[in-house]
Amino acid sequence: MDVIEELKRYREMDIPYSRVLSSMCTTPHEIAVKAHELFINTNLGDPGIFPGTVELEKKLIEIIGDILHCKTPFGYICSGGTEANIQGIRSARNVKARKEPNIVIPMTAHFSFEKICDILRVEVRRARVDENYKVDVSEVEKLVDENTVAIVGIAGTTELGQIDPIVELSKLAEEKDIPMHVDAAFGGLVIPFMDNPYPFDFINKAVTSITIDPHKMGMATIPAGGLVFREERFLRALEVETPYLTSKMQFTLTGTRPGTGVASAYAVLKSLGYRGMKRIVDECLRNTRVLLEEMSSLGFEPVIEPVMNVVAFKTESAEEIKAELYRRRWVISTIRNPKAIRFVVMPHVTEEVIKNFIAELKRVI
Ligand code: 0PR
Repeated sequence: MDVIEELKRYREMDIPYSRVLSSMCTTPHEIAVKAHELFINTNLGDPGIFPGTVELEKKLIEIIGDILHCKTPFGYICSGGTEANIQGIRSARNVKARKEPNIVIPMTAHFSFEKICDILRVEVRRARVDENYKVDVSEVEKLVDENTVAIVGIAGTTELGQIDPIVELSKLAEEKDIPMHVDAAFGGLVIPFMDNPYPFDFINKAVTSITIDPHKMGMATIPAGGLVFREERFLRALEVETPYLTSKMQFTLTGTRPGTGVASAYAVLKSLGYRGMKRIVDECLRNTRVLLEEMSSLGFEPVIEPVMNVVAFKTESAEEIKAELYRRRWVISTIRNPKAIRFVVMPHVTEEVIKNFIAELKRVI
């Protein structure tokens, strides 16, 4: 058999996005696919060979900096939110230089922080959240001490899409002179395009770094994560020497890294602009309301009023519902506390997808 035919057979085993209501990724925008193809053999790990791609990455970081209220951003496009979080914390740890470093994160933080604590050997202190699943700032204050190298806030939590009180966290971080990292892997390309956006970004004085992923709501091709620093010294704190490359120093975690994420993210943001992005975000938020109404009419109650295009509904049978739907080739996810079924209303989750899904759900429950 032709190898391409063989590959197609494997691809057919995958579940199409039109049946996936759990993912933070989506079908890339068509302009992203074109850009990706154009940059297919680029490697930012050896920048001297790809000066054009390097320049494009700088431009993209400027665009992202602009979205995040930072005039002189320093950063790079990486493999995803996990790498951006690792590098954000690694930088803060190196800048603060404490013998026994700790970081304070919300209990709702993404599991990438488990990896961080293992890899970076920093103690991770988890602060409780309030009844709305926002971190309790007084809890954070209690956990902070002279060895705290970073306070973390989340703008768009993985499970509920909630936004921590970044404004208050930043005030605390400023008062205590502690770097602050905002994990906006998901929300970073949602919140800026909402009506009355919550000020989650560099507008807050103490925020030193932000994770913001084009391969989530940025509709770029995978992999495309983003890490942005306010100050150059935080990026410099990650540098190692690269003796035999076309560059002398490297601040990235991976060596070889694709320029495809840079090109595809740039293509989307540049061609859609603020208005185009807003249109897509508005549509996702509108479809979240559609899902909310459909679910309410089936008797489901949301864990919190959705803040963005992530929503979870309380049910003791969450695991059973998820498993039965999966048997029918529909993918949703669950959260454990409280027991709930969870949805991410990405651009591919159209009103039609929701209608089809609700019809299937009715058969399941
Ligand atoms: N920070 C937050 C707030 C996240 O939600 C995620 C991923 C990360 C960091 C890590 O990002 P990377 O996965 O890019 O390293 N959140 C989703 C999750 O783990 C990612 C995801 C994507 C899940 C696609 C499922 C899926 O089909 O749940």
